[in-house]
Amino acid sequence: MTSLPQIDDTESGHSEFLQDVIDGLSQPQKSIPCKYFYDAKGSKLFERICETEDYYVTRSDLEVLKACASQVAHLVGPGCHIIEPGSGAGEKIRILLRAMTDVFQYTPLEISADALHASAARLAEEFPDIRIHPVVADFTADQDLSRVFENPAPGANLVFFPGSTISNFRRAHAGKFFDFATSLMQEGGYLLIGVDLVKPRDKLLAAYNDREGITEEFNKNLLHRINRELGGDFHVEAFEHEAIFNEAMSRIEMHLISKQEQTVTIGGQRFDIAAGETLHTENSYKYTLESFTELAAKSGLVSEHTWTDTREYFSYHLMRADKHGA
Ligand code: AVI
Repeated sequence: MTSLPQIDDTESGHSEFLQDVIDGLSQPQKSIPCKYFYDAKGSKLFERICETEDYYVTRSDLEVLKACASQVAHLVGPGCHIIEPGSGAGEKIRILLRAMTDVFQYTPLEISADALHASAARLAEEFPDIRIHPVVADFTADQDLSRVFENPAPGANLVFFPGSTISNFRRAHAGKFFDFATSLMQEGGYLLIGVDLVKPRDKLLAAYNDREGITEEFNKNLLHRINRELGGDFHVEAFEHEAIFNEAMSRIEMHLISKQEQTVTIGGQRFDIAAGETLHTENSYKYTLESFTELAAKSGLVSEHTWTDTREYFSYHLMRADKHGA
């Protein structure tokens, strides 16, 4: 039986990182893909962002998830197989598993084998009646799903994608994710997805410019990581963190602005950075209920049920494949 690809502390992961950085810095608007935020230090910093008062996203997400979990259990029915791409520390799934009394199997897919096995062991202890089936996988890469479906479930498949990770995907990438989710859902399955919503600008800006400066540290860690792992020579302290709301694109953009002219060498290539020039490091799209529904419909997914908190800061959508076709 072939397994999903095992990734990624290897040479091929390293050279992909180098190539992505070189490609990004070669564009007129220099950029670095946001997936590289999450080395061990970056993942810790992200956890600390989630605990800040300014970053409303995590609290709103948990509020809606706790409120909708038992209804989700009722709608999806018994004997289901929950599959979570990018499960990370596996905290939010506990809310769902507590509400769903008759789950057949939980399959977390996670690129970091250490995080995956640690969280699977904790869940197996807390939920001894549920089959926990961890699979090391990069869900953004090409997939062989055979290991996910080794044990056919009596009920429906439920793909769980909390945390508004979809916010960090451009439209084309979101479409690819929906296609991947649809292949995991199989016939009659569901997608439960968390989506952050448009809200007053000051709230959005505060969340990505937190007063404790942790988002700034998270953003700059990307340059430290390039210096450390790729032998780059960014003068990190000569950059400033900036997060702006691009209203036309309905997205928060994170940038690093160079305070001075500098030349950076990475992998034998030189890049000139002017004073005031920015490196674009992340997009975080903010949806309305309508704009998200429209986006998912392009991939043939329809909302069966939607939940929000009272302030309408965050939403969960239980989606199914449109029987009438996209
Ligand atoms: C992971 N993702 C949903 C976060 C977001 O809000 O876009 C990443 C993040 N970037 C800065 N703060 C949090």
